[in-house]
Amino acid sequence: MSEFKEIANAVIDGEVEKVAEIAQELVDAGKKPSEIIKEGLVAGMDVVGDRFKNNEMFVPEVLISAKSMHAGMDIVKPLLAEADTSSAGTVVIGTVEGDLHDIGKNLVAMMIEGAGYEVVDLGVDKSADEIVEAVKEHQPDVVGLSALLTTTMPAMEEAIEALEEASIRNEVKVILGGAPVSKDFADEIGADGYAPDGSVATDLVRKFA
Ligand code: B1M
Repeated sequence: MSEFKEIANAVIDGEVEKVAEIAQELVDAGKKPSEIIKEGLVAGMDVVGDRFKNNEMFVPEVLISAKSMHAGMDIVKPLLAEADTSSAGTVVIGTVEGDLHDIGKNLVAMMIEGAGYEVVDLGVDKSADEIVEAVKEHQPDVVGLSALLTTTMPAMEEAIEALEEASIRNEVKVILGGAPVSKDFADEIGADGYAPDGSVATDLVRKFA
């Protein structure tokens, strides 16, 4: 078994304490924090994402896997700053106004964070004005917007328009995601990118940040 396979499997199986224990063992053995995240924690969550997509795992299991990943991140994250990964850029992420779904957004945020970016998570139900304020305050490279309801997709367009009205649209790349969102929709409303999942979102952040 590869040295990171055990922790990845523990994430997939949702073994919160075991993930924390193995993360600590890997840290004590001198493994790089970024490798523990990428090869272990995120690799595990990638499998969870695929299984969820294929109806082989369901929401409660996804949540417990995400909790396990957090338990590992709690051990490893403090070491990131002092180790091999300088923050590669900043990403502001949030679920748009009227929408309370945050499980997918949280997964995406964790994966981007796992790739070494600073993530400012605004939470859910964020208005266009709140998004504009966050961009002014944090000056991110990328803003990630999530929507899970067809009825809240227009709030994504409103956010982009508000960035334009505030004359800061050119200073930031906007990426979109969420089950009802598509690349065509993202193109139509003038976003810079669309990601169906956390790994594509991370690739887009790497491209833009
Ligand atoms: Co709601 N809900 N929900 N819900 N919910 C859906 C989305 C729905 C499809 C269920 C259904 O009817 N089949 C439906 C939407 C229909 C539609 O508009 N097309 C729906 C509805 C109707 C509602 C309510 C209106 C129900 C009601 O009250 N009558 C209500 C709305 C509340 C509100 O938001 N104002 C509601 C409420 C809720 C709960 C609160 C109970 C709960 C949310 C809990 C929470 O998030 N904290 C909930 C849940 C859990 C779901 C389902 C079952 C699961 C969503 C989820 O977490 N998936 C969902 C049905 C389903 O999807 N099977 C449903 C797991 C997650 C890992 O996947 O979020 O798709 P997902 O995220 C993926 C990708 O989409 C992508 O990457 C993630 C990881 O792969 N992604 C991004 C997401 N954001 C991204 C951002 C990016 C990039 C990628 O870049 C920035």
